[in-house]
Amino acid sequence: MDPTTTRTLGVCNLCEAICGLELTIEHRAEGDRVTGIRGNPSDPLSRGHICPKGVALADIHSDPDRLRAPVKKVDGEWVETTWDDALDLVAENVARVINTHGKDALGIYLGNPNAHSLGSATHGVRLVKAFRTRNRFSASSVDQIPHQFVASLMFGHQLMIPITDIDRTSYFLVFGANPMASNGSLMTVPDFPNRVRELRRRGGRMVVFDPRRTETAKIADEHFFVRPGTDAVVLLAMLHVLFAEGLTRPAAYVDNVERVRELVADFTPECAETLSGVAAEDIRRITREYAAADGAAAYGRIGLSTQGFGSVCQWALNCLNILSGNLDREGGMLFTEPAVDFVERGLIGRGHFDKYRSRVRNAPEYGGELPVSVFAEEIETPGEGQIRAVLTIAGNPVLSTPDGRRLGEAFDKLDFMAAVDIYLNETTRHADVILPPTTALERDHYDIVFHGLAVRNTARFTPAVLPKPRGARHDWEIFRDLVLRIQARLDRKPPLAARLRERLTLSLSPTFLIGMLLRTGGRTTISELRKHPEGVDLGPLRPTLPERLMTRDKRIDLAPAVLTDDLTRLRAEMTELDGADGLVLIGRRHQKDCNSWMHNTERLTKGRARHQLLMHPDDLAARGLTDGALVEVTSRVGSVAVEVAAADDMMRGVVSLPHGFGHQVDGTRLEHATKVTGVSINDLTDPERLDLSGNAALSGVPVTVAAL
Ligand SMILES: Nc1nc2c(c(=O)[nH]1)N[C@H]1C(S)=C(S)[C@@H](COP(=O)(O)OP(=O)(O)OC[C@H]3O[C@@H](n4cnc5c(=O)[nH]c(N)nc54)[C@H](O)[C@@H]3O)O[C@H]1N2
Ligand SMILES: Nc1nc2c(c(=O)[nH]1)N[C@H]1C(S)=C(S)[C@@H](COP(=O)(O)OP(=O)(O)OC[C@H]3O[C@@H](n4cnc5c(=O)[nH]c(N)nc54)[C@H](O)[C@@H]3O)O[C@H]1N2
Ligand code: SF4
Ligand SMILES: [Mo]
Repeated sequence: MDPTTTRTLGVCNLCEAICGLELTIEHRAEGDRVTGIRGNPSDPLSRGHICPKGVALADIHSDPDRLRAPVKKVDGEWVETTWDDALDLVAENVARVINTHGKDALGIYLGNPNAHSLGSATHGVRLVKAFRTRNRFSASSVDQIPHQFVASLMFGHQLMIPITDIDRTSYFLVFGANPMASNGSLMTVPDFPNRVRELRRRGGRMVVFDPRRTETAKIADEHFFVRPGTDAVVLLAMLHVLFAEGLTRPAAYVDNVERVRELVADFTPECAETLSGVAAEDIRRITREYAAADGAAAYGRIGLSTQGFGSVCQWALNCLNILSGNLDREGGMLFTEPAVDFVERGLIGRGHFDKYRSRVRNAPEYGGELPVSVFAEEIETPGEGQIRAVLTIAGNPVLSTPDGRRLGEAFDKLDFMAAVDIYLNETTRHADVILPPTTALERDHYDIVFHGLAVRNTARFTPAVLPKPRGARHDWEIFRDLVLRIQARLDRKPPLAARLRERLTLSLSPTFLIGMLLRTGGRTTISELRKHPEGVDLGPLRPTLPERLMTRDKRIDLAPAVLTDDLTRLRAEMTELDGADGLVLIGRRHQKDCNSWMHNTERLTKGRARHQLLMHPDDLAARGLTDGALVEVTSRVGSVAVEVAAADDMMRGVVSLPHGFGHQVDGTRLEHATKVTGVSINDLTDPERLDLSGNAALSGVPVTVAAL
């Protein structure tokens, strides 16, 4: 190896698979450059896995379009400025808005990459808490709130989410997830393709329910098309079959089993067939096979949680695992025991629902957050509590939340907006100031969140791979400075003692804090992890119940009334749906996409276009359309013009657009991204469509498609 080249271990933080990496770094006078990235075979969790995005991590670091210094808008033009100036500008304006209009006048939105940054976990959370605004939003309410809501009601903590024991299961039932593209979610499962191969080699089966024959469906033993938004009736029918055929064997710590039997009595497989398109006989057979398997896991993700009955679906899925005896069983669904146990240690609250409601629409909060679907109306509607200033942190809600176009327009009506982000994009272009932190390769990392959701207990600490450039700031330093500078300018400051305490805690680095958490956790230490940068193995998942339950009585209530009451709404809506024949829209992910933000790397965007509306050939023919035609897709909320592609992988009556497309930044920045064609699916999704939990129902949006 060239003496100016070194090898070092790193980590990918682009998705929940948290793959370990091996990087080749060239040291040159003008700075270090990553010249190669491979999977790290000695990582006990990811075992050498890497996907195309992992390789593209290097492109984020070298991207000339990425922001490296703060910028502010002066007379409509972006100009670079100093950190002191930018931070003061944000502090003055945010403090002014709070002083004049009250704490709720500040709206905060946290995007997905926060979950992938140690500094956000340790310091971002404190920033959000410091301002006590009720107008807190995040990507969670276009994603996994139903999982959290149901977990808090059944297991006593919002992050007690059962994880598939994929390495030992013999029956893997998948609803509304495509881990072959997404690499898994609320299930950290790097190397999914090989784990499925192993599952099938030991005689296990994978069965997928999805309105599209996805990459995952294609490698499954069986795939069933299910009409979007109707999974709840399929799952309730499966529960019906478990009871009807005497297949239930709940643990002794489960209450209200009989109540569930009564509730599902009229959800027969025949009724589910009419609504969902899945044959009654298939529902019966799959339920029997699942119940008979020696360790089975029923798992459902985004396609299941982002629909009108997302919470009912997640509840029914838990009931299925519990009643069949597969919760807390090897090869079934298990709870993790991470080295930093955020559940047991109370680092994150248990979760609460409907403690207060949004001002305009009266929508309930979950866990201290309002549904992001109410964000725009809270900015647009005058009155006490109106949002006047917004801070977005690592998020692009203009592309990622329902009716994003309207949200972008609302941002322009604000008194002030700031963004902590590394790019000028569809959201941050509405800001007055953008504060860009260092990127993943430049900061120390420990996956507090994802070790706790992983299919195996492991721990890994990764020191920064590249030096912090001179003058750059880590995200946690930005959060620290914002809290201190804003608080100093508030009319109603917290008491001096509290502020001093805050200053002290905020000055401790994330690495120091993680070291303390590891030490008090007792399973490993940071010095052990520094000696083993590939990660340490803490063993497979194990049965832990009922001790690990966070419910006060260490029992599981199988029928929490808040959830079961929603069956009334389900019955009413399903009656309406009966016989409906219009088109409905769903989303999709591609292996080379990363929500809305990795489109500025050529490596991930060259090759075949993947922005098209996918539609079954019969549906095309019925409208006199041909493959490749330009069509207008219209929903209640708006219209977009996009090319259509014939795809017999689609269920009839269902069309699909990828999410995270529709880039619209002009000017010199984001050169590549603006060349990526396509439209934003969220210019069609509807903020009025919500699950009980407040989560957006992004899936199954009624649309029409016509030639343009
Ligand atoms: N219709 C539809 N909509 C969806 C979905 C869907 O399936 N269908 N999926 C939903 C889901 S699951 C999610 S998680 C959301 C995602 O929604 P968001 O989190 O709002 O969007 P992202 O595209 O992840 O945007 C990430 C932002 O963070 C910035 N960024 C990247 N790295 C860093 C960093 O290290 N620090 C900082 N400060 N910024 C950084 C990027 O430039 C970008 O602006 O979208 C949701 N929206
Ligand atoms: N390559 C890539 N990987 C990613 C991301 C990315 O953008 N790109 N994003 C990351 C994020 S933030 C998340 S949250 C995860 C999400 O991880 P997954 O949940 O695996 O994400 P998707 O690939 O969107 O899979 C959702 C599936 O649900 C199906 N579906 C839609 N509506 C319904 C329905 O009503 N019923 C049923 N049964 N199925 C339905 C869709 O066809 C799709 O196949 O992925 C993560 N990983
Ligand atoms: S699967 Fe790909 S994007 Fe996800 S962590 Fe691994 S390398 Fe990164
Ligand atoms: Mo997500």
